[in-house]
Amino acid sequence: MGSAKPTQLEILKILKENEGSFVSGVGLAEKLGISRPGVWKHINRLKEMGYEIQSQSRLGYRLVAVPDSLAHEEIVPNLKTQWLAHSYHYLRTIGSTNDHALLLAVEGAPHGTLVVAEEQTKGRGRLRREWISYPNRGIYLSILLRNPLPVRVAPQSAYIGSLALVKMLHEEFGITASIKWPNDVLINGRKAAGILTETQSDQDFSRFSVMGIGINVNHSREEMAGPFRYPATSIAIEVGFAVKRQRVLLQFLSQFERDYDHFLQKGLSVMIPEFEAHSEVLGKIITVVCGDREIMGKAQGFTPEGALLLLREDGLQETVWAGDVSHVEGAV
Ligand code: BT5
Repeated sequence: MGSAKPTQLEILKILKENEGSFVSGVGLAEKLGISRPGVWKHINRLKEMGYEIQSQSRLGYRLVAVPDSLAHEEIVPNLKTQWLAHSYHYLRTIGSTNDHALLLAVEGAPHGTLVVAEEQTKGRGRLRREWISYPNRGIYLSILLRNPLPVRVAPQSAYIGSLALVKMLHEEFGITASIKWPNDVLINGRKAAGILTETQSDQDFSRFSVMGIGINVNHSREEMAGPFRYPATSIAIEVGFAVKRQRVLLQFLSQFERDYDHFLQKGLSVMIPEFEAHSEVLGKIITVVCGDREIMGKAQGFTPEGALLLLREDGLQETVWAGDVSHVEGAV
């Protein structure tokens, strides 16, 4: 795959405008000021990129199907966002989209810059754990957020990422997903997405944050068999058919923008009831690993900042700011 060149984009635009009908090679050549063999060459390149184009002598070319690519030309013209992803960086393969976004941030990329890749070779989870990123199956993206926020508040964008994904999955696909604190997204008790937020700060305020999310979209059961710390799944496994990643990406971006704007205006505290409504752990007995400590208790709720309130076995309540939930009562 890869991104199309300007003439190829122009041809694509014309074919899309005439969806379902043939466009003559001569017409295309005239419009673009190139030769007919030139048109043919560009059409072939588009076919190599996964566009299904029917060629018929005398009739010309007809677009039959577009690939499920996340390339600029398939996403940016369809964005419904105000500020998010208009600066769009698409990569066929990259070490980590978070690393790339952090570099762009240092170089002065604007708020809302999006980095998305078809494949990551060094995808990262929290604590430098690995994020398995099979090519063309999942969505691996990072969003650059430039609002100066108090250092404690900036990482809360991770909560917004998981909440936005859960809401979008329900609205678009009728999937009931949940959030395993702090920000894994589960479907039927299995992990379908993970979030890694990284923030650079000047003393009290953030300079920028990068919110990275990996979503398992069209992975097979075999690919999701592990070995993972927690059982894993994909959207396709749960709904029983492959879904368009383009739709997942576009809808997620719209939802994230709405929720992030709301968070900026009102703060996380007003979103906690929503977060609780979608929580996998609330009211359940769970085990949380914090560094070398393991705490067992009942998840009672969340503080306005998103920390977990745990009622321990000894009857004391503990506020847990960061950790991994390693076991949930009644889990798969
Ligand atoms: C996370 O970490 O869940 C955060 C993952 C963030 C990945 C995105 S992709 C785009 C951006 N660029 C990056 O480099 N990263 C972000 P954590 O909670 O630490 O979970 C990591 C653990 O999840 C691993 O140790 C595995 O056990 C498991 N795991 C790895 N790949 C997985 C996958 N595809 N699906 C489900 N579980 C996975």
